[in-house]
Amino acid sequence: METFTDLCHINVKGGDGGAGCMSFRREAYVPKGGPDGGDGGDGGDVIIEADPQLSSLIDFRYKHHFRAERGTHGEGARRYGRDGRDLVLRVPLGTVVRELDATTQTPAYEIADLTQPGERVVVAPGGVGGRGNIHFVTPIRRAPAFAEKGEPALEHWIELEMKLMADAALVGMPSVGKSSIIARISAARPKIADYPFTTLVPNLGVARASDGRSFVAADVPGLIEGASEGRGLGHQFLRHIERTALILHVVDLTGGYEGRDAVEDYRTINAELAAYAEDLASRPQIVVGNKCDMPDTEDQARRLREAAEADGHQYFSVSAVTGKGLDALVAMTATRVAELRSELPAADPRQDRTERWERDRRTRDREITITREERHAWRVSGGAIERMVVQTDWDNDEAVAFLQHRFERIGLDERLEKAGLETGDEVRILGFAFDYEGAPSEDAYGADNDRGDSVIEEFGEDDD
Ligand SMILES: Nc1nc2c(ncn2[C@@H]2O[C@H](COP(=O)(O)OP(=O)(O)OP(=O)(O)O)[C@@H](O)[C@H]2O)c(=O)[nH]1
Ligand SMILES: [Mg+2]
Repeated sequence: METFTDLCHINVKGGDGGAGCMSFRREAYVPKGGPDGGDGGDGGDVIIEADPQLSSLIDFRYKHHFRAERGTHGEGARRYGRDGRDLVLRVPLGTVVRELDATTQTPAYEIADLTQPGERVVVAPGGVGGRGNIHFVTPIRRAPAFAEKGEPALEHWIELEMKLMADAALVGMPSVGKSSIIARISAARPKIADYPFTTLVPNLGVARASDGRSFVAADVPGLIEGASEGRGLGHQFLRHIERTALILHVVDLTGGYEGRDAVEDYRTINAELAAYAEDLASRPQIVVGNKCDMPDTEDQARRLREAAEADGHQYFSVSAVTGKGLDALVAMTATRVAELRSELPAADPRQDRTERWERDRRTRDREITITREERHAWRVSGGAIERMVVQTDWDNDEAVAFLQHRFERIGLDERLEKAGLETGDEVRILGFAFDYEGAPSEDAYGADNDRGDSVIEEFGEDDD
């Protein structure tokens, strides 16, 4: 039997960017031609996509690490590296994606709630390829002897939670037998008892018809009159029913201890659904008269069938105790679910949730935090600035001087001065340390080529 997995934690990492190339043209009789090192390719992204064909997160149960392909390195003769391929992970509709806090492994914030077929979000962008030395040519620096390294992609943990997105929801008054039915038609083992509100949270189960077609059913805590205004426990679950295409409306044919009337119960629940949301009342429904094993229920069953059919709904008499009528109910539900699924809009990969999240991420990325770690040692952190550092080839003086120049362009020195650094203090970025050389002075690197380096894309200036 199929188990139901609805929450998992996975580790995702985009592909690293390929390194830019440092190379010079070679031609006969030319001792040293111009620079011709191409850029590294960008790493692939890890993307999460909502797929209406899936009904569980079972694919993520045993495999937890997902990596996109890296970009290849740039080469001489202006050859660019190839971009890495994206890795697309498919999840069921109704999956919420959250960032997990790196230390506590608890949800930090929501990245996306994927409810539309084909909706997607990039959860781990690939690293950008490093630029080749052709980009660092300026009128005064004709032969830049350095290139950028590729950007390492970040790795992080995310949570995937499949919210109740059952194909069919079992709805009805307390104790009518909703949990008993789900237990009988699936592997779910909910608590069953003869007092109202036994079910406190929805139970999900995968039901399978004899021909193999399956659907996800959920039983929802019992609804009572006034539920739409918050009475009973069912109110908060009406929200979940809203996400469900088909309602299996369960009615107790015995009328319970109070000797209620089946048709009245049926109307009460429909009124509550309508009061909660207009649209819920017109949602496709199959009406289920349960406990037909009990004596003297035929009359109630006949009246309920008439009421249901008058409303345009199909009707089934069943017994969760003997199993009578359940095969027919499951087969019809599978058919209706398949019809409703096929009416869903086709997957549209343009439904992209990445933009908003990506914008937020970039804003965070550009923030620079300066904290004092010791009396004369300070840490500078921030996504973008840390990347500048790791993309630098530290064995190459020219590359290091270029980094210095970039720091000045983003106003790091002013920031450090404001934070209270004194000349000679240590500045730490990731595993690297520099000496703070005091208040901003002449631009040691860029002073003589101020406007010449327009090919250099600057931090904070590349509008997006
Ligand atoms: N005779 C008979 N009793 C049933 C049948 N289905 C359920 N019951 C009994 O009805 C009582 C309530 O069943 P549940 O399945 O817990 O009902 P529920 O609708 O999930 O109730 P809540 O979770 O409280 O809303 C239990 O005592 C069941 O044994 C049936 O088909 N025939
Ligand atoms: Mg129940």
